[in-house]
Amino acid sequence: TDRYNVKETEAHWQKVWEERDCFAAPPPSDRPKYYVLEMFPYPSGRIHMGHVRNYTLGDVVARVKRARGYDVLHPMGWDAFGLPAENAAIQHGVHPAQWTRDNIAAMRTQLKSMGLSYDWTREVATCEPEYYRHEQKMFLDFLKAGLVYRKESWVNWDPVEHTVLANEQVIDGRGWRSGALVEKRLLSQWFLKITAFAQDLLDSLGTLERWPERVRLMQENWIGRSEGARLTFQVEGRTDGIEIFTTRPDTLFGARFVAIAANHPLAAELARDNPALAAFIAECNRMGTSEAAIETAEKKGFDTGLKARHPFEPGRTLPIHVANFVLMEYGTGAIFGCPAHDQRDLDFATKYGLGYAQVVEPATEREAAAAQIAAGTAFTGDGVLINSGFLDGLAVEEAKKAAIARIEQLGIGAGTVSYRLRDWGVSRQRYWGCPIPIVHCDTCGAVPVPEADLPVRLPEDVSFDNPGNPLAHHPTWKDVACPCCGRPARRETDTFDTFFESSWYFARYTSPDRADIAFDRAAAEHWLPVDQYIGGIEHAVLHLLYSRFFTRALRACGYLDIKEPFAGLLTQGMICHETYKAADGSWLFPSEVTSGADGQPVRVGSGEPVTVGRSEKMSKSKKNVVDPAGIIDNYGADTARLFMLSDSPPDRDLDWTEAGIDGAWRYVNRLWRLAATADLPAPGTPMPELGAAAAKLRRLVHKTIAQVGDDLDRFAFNKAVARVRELTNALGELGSPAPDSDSAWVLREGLEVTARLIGPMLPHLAEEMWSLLGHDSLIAETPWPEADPALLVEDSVTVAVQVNGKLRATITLPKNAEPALAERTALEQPGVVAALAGKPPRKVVVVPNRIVNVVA
Ligand code: ANZ
Ligand code: ZN
Repeated sequence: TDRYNVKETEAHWQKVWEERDCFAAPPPSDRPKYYVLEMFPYPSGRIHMGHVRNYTLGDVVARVKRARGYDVLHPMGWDAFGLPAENAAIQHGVHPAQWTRDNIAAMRTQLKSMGLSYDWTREVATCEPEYYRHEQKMFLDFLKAGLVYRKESWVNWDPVEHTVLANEQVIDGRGWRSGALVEKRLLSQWFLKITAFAQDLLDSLGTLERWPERVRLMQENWIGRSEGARLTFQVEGRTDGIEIFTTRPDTLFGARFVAIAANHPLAAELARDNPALAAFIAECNRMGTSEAAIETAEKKGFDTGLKARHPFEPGRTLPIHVANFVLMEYGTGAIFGCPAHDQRDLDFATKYGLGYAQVVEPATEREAAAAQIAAGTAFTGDGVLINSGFLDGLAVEEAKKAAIARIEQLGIGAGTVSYRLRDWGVSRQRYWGCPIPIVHCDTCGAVPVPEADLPVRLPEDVSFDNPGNPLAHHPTWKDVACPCCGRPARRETDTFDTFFESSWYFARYTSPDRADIAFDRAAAEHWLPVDQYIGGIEHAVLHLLYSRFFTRALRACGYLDIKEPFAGLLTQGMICHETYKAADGSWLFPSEVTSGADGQPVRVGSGEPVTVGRSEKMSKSKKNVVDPAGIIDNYGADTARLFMLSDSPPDRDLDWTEAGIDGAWRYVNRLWRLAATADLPAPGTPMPELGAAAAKLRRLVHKTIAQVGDDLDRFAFNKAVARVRELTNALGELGSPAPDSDSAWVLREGLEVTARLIGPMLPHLAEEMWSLLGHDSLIAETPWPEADPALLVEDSVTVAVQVNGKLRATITLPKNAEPALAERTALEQPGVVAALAGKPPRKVVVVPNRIVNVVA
């Protein structure tokens, strides 16, 4: 046996773990609980390196906590609804359900080959009626609780995919997947009232101490609380006014125009007999609704000819424009424009010759500020009000208060708090999602499906021949009797946004077998919150915010009594790889590149030269991907896991290199060989008298236990790996000591400790080493090793030696050495001998472990 048979060994231990049921979450006990969860994958068909990293990190945490005596819940499942399944149906004629289930089966096998310590009995797939029926019930409960409503709203419409896109899915005005120019459409949609919890979602961020600061900030900005005012401008010649929203009521005297959104009711009214305005509105509606799209688009307006009266300056009027940068969905859909102090307003006013007036002046560099505005850059800094009547001389914050007080006194408006956060539109015109449990009746309106009729199942017999939603095309599925009056009615054919499923799966795992209810309340309250959640930063806003909202909504409906679903969050960095280009400019896979005769990179086969680009996030489009299946096949799961943990802290990007994976592979083999070939005393042999060298090595063994434990608790996995490797080096330097020697005894202890310390990281090798070392038990069931505290104290100290207050030498002494030894050693130092010039010292004072003072 001089080679590690990684394939056989890994398969063997995976089988043993499964047979011994090592990773089942235990029922509640007096031990503390720990719930570790990785974001569940979309079943695309194959795992990628991002999965390998994510699940390795979670597995290390789960295994460490188990060894440390926690009851651990570590589940896995599938976020199984979504568009790719429908695309596969369209392109390859395979049914989305079939495609999804096949992919799940393939990926489950791949995940199992990684040796992940999941409780597979708790696996869930969100596309199964056993799962989604519960969210239909939740939706109906939310509806009863007033947390769901239906509204006509303007949406981003992808004309190629025939579906609504979220703002985040519109990039530069185009659909993120189709690349088609996005249109705006008015659709009747279901909304979840996430804004009902806006303030609470914001306030509670402060309690999430184990979340990255960056993610909390992103959520804070997304919720976007702002204090301001709403006030109504009178419109000349009309009885109704325009209500505007502003966060800068202090700048009211600088107002130069009023602008309303293209979809503002007033705009629609005026457009009825104004074709030019109607055309302008249509043009606005072709533009994306995302903030980014609006930010970058050229500011355009249409003068309605109407005039608004300035609320503080009777007699002054402002032109009313329809403007493409005012959103109907935010505030009141109308603003006053203050060009001097808002860039969009300044761009707009410049374009349409509306002028500006500076009303805020900074304390210093006043001229510079004025010149900056004149040159086209708004001044948004702090300062004191000028040109502003009763506000003159006030600082911005005071002026805001004074302006609001006046607005309230005049009875034209009030101070407000508002949020950028908008309610969550959950309707999607898609087949492969959870049906929305509603029936539309011409008489009764939108009627909830009675609970006894749940689940509303997706029909299997659908066709993807026509564009659009197969549910809407289905010949019979939508025809039902109205649950209210019994007359013929139609099912809702929209399905939920797939973020719906991922907003509560963490709770389902706590009692996945309950058919009657979404989850058992006691089980959910036992396991939740998730102690450690691990996943990609791309979910820092939506998924996490929706889950936090769901937990609150479920609480409001009596499902459970916790507020925050995830107590700890780790966002892992990306896996990067060099990019390669062929001579014709096309991208090449790393597997298509090799070293040529002169060591330069060339294309496999043709030998043509290859241009190497910098390391970037692995992506299919640039082909700089490495398939984990191949790596696991060649080197085994432990090597892949080790590499994922070794080089960078988990939240940083990681460069995938051939050299790195080779290094990990060599280390795995080296450790195995050490355990397989060492000639050691039998397990349990009492410790012999240790010589100095063996005692020193033993201290390193115990120091490593303490440090690796600390590192793992802090998720400093790369440091933990480095320390174990140091210990391996030290053990390796022993060579082959005689089995009855003190060194061999320490070597056994060191190898046993190593097996236990690598248990969470290299679980297969750990079991194999443990067994080679003569143990019948499993590392997976062995508690975390304890360091002997006596061996952790520093054993030597550095002591300064002074003669008449002058430093003459530094000496190394055993800790707490006898003062006599300190004195003797000090007086032997050449620097001290010279300073004394042959005379005996008058006095020697020893401060133990610190200093020796010699008085000449
Ligand atoms: C006048 C003003 C003067 C404004 C000034 C800003 C600076 P945040 O902070 O993002 O909430 N606004 C209000 N509703 C809008 C809408 N529906 N579409 C586009 N813009 C809108 O931004 C609030 C500010 O954005 C508001 O304050 C308003 O412009 C604009 F020196 O009012 B402000
Ligand atoms: Zn009816």
